[in-house]
Amino acid sequence: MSPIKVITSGSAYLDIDAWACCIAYAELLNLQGIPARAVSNAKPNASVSNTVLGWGAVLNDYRPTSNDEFVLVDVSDYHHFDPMVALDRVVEVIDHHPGFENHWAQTLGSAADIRPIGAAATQVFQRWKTAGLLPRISEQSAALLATAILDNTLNFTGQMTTAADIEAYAELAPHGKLTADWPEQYFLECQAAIESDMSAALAADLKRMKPESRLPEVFAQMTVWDADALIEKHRSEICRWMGGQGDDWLLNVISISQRTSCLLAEHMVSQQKLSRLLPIEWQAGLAILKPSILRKELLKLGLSVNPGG
Ligand SMILES: [Mn+2]
Repeated sequence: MSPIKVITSGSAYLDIDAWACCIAYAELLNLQGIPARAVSNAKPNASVSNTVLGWGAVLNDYRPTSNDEFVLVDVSDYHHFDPMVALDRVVEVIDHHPGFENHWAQTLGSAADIRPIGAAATQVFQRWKTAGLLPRISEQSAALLATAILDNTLNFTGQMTTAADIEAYAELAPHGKLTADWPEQYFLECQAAIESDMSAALAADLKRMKPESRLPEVFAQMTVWDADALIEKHRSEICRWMGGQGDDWLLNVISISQRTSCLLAEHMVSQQKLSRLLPIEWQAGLAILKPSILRKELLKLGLSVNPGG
């Protein structure tokens, strides 16, 4: 019996990029006659909005066996893999986060596709395209991949956005029957969900950073339409909840309509870590960056700092 490919992602949560990649890549492999399942033990975060959930795409209810192979999407740091993954049976990695490129190039050779691009969904789109199967992609998968590109590129304003992301969205949007006002509608919906349960939203996109990252230990991120309004309304609740996770914390609220990142950090030690990586002006615990910046971009800056410097 040929092994089943289990398409999965990180352990902490699934953002829409991870969610879309699992579902759309499993669909492609199955269409190519390669048995595959989209499986995760993690829950989707606020980026998988109610409208997106309403499209009806779901992960497969599947328990991997000792024979199955694993394909990781939107993650390459093996410390953060879904707990069901057996590292010695990882056969493919598709990701756009920096830090583990060399490890996987040595382990998997060309089966590791890790590169700087706006969304892993664009990498999965390219596989559909290369296979010549794009005309047969389901409406759901096309809409999921397209929305993942919107989210991860911050509506194409993020610094990691490439021409390939823009092309992928332009091709996928009609297949997914997405209208021109979908980006605004999507980000407004994400913000409403975040504001309805702030602590859940903070928990759902929180990472604990290692010392070598040179970033605050507890790093939460959220993408919304209007960050100023959110911070003004919810600041004390945010500080209370983040303070409960540790003293050294940072929240990055990415504001799509303002094209900024609002960084919130209460403690001097956290503020100073950021100030060592980029020119930044803190005012009462708040700093505005334009254009906006993603956690993985800050991670790249932190990792590239000369350890002796
Ligand atoms: Mn991603």
